[in-house]
Amino acid sequence: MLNAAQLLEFETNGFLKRDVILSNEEVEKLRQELDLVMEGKTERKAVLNHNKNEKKKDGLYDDMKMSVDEKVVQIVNIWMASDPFFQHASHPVICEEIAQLCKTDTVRIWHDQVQYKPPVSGGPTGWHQDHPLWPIIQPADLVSAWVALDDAIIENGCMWMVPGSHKWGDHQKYLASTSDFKPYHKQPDLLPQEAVVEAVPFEIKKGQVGYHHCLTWHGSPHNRSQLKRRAIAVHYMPGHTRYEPLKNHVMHQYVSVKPGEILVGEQFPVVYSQAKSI
Ligand SMILES: O=C(O)CCC(=O)C(=O)O
Repeated sequence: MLNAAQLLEFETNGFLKRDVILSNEEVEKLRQELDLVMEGKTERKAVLNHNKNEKKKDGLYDDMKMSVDEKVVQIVNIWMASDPFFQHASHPVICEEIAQLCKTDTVRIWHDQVQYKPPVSGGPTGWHQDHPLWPIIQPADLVSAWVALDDAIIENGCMWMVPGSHKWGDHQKYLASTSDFKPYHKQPDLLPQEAVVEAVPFEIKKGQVGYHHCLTWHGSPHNRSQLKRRAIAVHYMPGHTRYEPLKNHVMHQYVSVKPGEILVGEQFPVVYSQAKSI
């Protein structure tokens, strides 16, 4: 449960670091499951399981260009392939805190996402905002829970965040990166006058959770260290999120409601409701 100071910190910055919520054993179990899914050894499959460097036909990170020898393994909806990952996505502490951050009484999974940056060859995830890359849902008030399966530190490509940027609107198409991975805006005059574009590292310990708003500018650089960088992000929807298709998205195939309706369905399970945590 988040206290008033933590809620204010999230409201101010658009991200918040919380506790270590997974034990070493729980992390180990998820790592083993991740290996099975990556190797295609599970009966049920995830929605995507690829090197996001290779071909970006999924519309998730269209803007990002990497050289072919760099690799970021991206798995979308690993919860569909692995029960332990579904249990993780249903974690009662995370789901309750997400409900607080989203100011909702119902929380659904929008989708999840593993990003694994292997040692030395791990590629970058360019500067972006999540919601503009999810062009089938409204409004832009989703919150993600990012849990590290290895210590995520500057050396192995932890995420970086721009404080306050969730309040500046949709600037996705103007986001760019310097060669040393500093974010900049291609047309800064479009930003609010008070905006300060300054990124801070978001280091997360193994088993710890960090939250970020779906409009917060974020990205993660290369992993040139000898360390793995594995993490699971679950992107959660508050109960009022509607299906509003503008462009395609990899989750489109699972939508069974009509435009304008609340995005409910088997593939968007409720993981928290105020009456009862599930
Ligand atoms: O894991 C990363 O480095 C990036 C993840 C991300 O962009 C997200 O969770 O929204």
